[in-house]
Amino acid sequence: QNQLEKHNDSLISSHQRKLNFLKEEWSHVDLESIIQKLVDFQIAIPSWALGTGGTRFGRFAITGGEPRTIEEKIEDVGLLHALNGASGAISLHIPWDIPQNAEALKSLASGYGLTFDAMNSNTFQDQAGSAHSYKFGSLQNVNKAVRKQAIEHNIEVIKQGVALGSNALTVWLADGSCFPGQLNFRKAFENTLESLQEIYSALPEDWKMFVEYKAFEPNFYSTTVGDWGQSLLYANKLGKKAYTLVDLGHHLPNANIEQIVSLLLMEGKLGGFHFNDSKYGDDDLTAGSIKPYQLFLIFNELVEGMDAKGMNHAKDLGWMIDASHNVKDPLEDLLQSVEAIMIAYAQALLVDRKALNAAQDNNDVAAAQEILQNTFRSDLRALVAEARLRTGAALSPISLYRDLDCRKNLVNTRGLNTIATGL
Ligand code: AOS
Ligand code: ZN
Ligand code: ZN
Repeated sequence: QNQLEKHNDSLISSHQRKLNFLKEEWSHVDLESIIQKLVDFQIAIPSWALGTGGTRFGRFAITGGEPRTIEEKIEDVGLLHALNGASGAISLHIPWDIPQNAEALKSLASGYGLTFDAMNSNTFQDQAGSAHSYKFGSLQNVNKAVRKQAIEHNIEVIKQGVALGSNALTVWLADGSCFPGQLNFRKAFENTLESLQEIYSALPEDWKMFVEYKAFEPNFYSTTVGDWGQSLLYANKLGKKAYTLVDLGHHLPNANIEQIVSLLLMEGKLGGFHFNDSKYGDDDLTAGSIKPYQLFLIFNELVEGMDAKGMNHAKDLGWMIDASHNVKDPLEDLLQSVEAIMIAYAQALLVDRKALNAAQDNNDVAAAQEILQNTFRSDLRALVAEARLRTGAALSPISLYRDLDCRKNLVNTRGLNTIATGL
């Protein structure tokens, strides 16, 4: 706390200068309400992103000090949240995480100001000791006993989530096929739907189910929840507690994700996000690191669509990161992702909606582009920093993380050769 205050003191005058400039530039806008929205906005950290990631070609665990237990993962997210004031939740992945004492975990988390976001089930790997293999799919499997095992796992994840105070289940299925002819698409869909229905019926009243789609990988010919249309089909058939989850890396190249977002919102079926960025496929790179304009355009649709429906930006959708990488300190990378998401959100909040609507109604294409790019090209980092300051967090989270030698301290307490569970 002491060091955080010293850090903020050292940066405050330069911060004030930048903020005052923004206040002048945007004097026609209610910046106070925008800062408050930024303060309220929280992005969940995935438990599997806290360790160094890898690829199928290898894993270089050079960072050290990785969290070895669920408690240490909560500590890491607590550290992020103390630094940026915007990472107030953790998303668990079962059985990579094994929550044994829910009450103790809840109180540990709440000590850091954290809640438990969506629970993630895992039927894409075989677990030691399980009776059936998911080699040919889980909820879609031609063998009912395999489907039953996967359904029971999901119901178990819901139960664990209830004990932790979570209120959503994310189902991502690796199910699909690798070669033409391998699968009867219709039967695979019907089996998956029937299985999801059983899981759905185990959801508590106030819970949501997020059906995540993905175009390919690990199956390379077909995926049974392959795109937003298929996810929406399932969600519509399941009922009002089921929604589509958009992972930014799960589309075929050049998909117009912002349009997908707009239409899902229109249908009341957008559940939430897995934020990341990608150049080629499901690259799981730092949010905003490759296509920041796309991230802004997505937030532009979100703000427009949520406001049109009177939705609460902070509460009505699930905001989660799903990233993993093998060349950065995972905690620094997550700070960068959160920052990029907050900047895109701030830019979207500042779009002159009235002027944009007028430009659209007049088919004034150039004006519409000017309006969007005016905020995209404005440096709004001081607004996001001001929101951080107001939550009691750091003006420059990464600098403070480095100044405090956080990684070295983690290595000292946890050791150099620790491996976090996960991918
Ligand atoms: C997989 O590609 C998906 O993004 C899922 O969300 C998955 O559960 C997560 O990435 C952890 O592997
Ligand atoms: Zn994902
Ligand atoms: Zn993914």
